[in-house]
Amino acid sequence: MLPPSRQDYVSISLAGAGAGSYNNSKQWRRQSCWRKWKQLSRLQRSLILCVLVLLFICGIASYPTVTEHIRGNALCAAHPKHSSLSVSLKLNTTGGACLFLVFRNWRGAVIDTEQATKGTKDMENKDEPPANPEAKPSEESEAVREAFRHAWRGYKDFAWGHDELRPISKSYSEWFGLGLTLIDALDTMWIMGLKEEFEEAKAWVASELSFNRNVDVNLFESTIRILGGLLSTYHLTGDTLFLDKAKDIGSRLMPAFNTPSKIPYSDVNIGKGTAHPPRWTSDSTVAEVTSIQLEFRELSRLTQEPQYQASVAEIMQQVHKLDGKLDGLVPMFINTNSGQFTHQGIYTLGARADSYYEYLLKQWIQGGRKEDQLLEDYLQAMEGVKKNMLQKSSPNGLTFVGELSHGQFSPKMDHLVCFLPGTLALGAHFGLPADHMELAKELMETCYQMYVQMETGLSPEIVHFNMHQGSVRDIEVKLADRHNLLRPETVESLFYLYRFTKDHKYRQWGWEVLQNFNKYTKVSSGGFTSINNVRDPEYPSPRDKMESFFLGETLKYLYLLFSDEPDLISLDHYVFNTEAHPLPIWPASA
Ligand code: DMJ
Repeated sequence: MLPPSRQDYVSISLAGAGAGSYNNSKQWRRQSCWRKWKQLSRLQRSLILCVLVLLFICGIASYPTVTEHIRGNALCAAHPKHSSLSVSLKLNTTGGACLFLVFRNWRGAVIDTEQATKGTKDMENKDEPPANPEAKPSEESEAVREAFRHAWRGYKDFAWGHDELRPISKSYSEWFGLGLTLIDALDTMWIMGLKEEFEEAKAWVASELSFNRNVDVNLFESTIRILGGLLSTYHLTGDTLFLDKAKDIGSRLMPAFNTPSKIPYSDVNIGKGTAHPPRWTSDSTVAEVTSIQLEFRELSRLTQEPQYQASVAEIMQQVHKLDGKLDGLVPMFINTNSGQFTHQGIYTLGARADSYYEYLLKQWIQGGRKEDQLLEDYLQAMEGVKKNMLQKSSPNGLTFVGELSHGQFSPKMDHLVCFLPGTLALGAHFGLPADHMELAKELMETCYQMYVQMETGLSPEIVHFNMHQGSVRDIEVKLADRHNLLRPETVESLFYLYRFTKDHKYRQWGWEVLQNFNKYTKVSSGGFTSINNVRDPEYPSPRDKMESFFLGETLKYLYLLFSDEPDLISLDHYVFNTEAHPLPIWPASA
């Protein structure tokens, strides 16, 4: 069993009542009670005390709102379904006796209810049916767990402690040399209840993972995968090992912000403490510098060290004010010297801009929906999408998000854009305009069609939509775009759409995607592989690489899509970073 964290204790003071002035009758009553009490035998007194303590515990355990009043601001409760409850008596710092109720939660459904705002708690009570403690994992959830185990077996056998599995050659590839897949997968294992796998991964983190390495890492990728993965695992488990590691990598990434403009460089050497842009430019990617905020903000909140949050807030402030946007849409590059957008006039919701939009909304949610500027930028951008980027395909009228280049519309859509239905639905859940949900549903259908219209039932990396009347098919794929990297965006959005609508078709679609991953990308000796050609079911042409996000994101979202546990990572308590690592929504007082 994991050691309880600071937040695992619910302390209820039973002694040490404050001094007060007593009047005579009160004093008399108290003395007579005391005399009666003294007349009881030792056994009688023990029995009465036991019954009182038991009644007290039952009351507390069955009325979580009561515990919240008692515990004030500094404690946590767990979802009863996955929790164990133990009781202990300890002395508090002022010498009074304290009864401690220790909630331990293996699957981490809702460890820290204090992280939720009051408003969202109310919403949750209203919307979500109580968990059914008898519910068995569905066949679909089991199938996802099995897929995860298969992926993990390959990683364990051939790539343990390395960044990515190469399942065909039974070897591995390094990117940063930091066990990327293992770290990305930690919280997925916890959520899926894969104890054994989690424990062996944790042992590796404890004994092998060192960030004191002379290695260049990409700021964005290491933030979303490593820092995000460690922070969320800390929150789910309460184990400070992960927080300590998160602090270590977070502080080692900070040199990236030492630029003339304060817009960070793309790369940092975490051993030497030096940072630099890519060799060929002094630009950074807009999506990269604006999609590290959830993680650094959370790191500041946990450590009470403001520099992390200040550095990423500075970026948002600057981007907010920059010229070169089109109706809230941003270009793809920003210069680290001047702080200005470069390569202006090109707009996409795909690669290099995608998660800018996602993080506007998610920071607003994370911070308790108080940061109006983030919301304004998000709403303006979504209007910009509607005005400039949306079109319908022919012959079937699929709504899609294209790209703009100097006023010229291109009907090109990356699979990456399929994060958008989920993000729009999340915003609508938190009270943003209802037409966001309608658009989310339309785009969800399109992303699904990007799968079903391919011969393998798996989406390519990029599609082009036909817009001229009389087209035979809606979707075209260029030769160079036929690969599938096991990306998560469509199943991510299916998860959100199912959570908010409970429309079973989204599960059905996710089930089909899982079946096709199993059919065309599963490698018998362990692991899954990216493929080169989604249009050739006879020979999809394996690429020999399993991306870390397949375990960190794709399988996690599929599992959550099929899970019948409404509180398993409640969207009223957690916000997912762009690598699917859930971080707590801050309490109202933060
Ligand atoms: C992941 O690393 C993240 O989801 C990122 O935002 C986009 N690219 C991959 C998954 O496709």
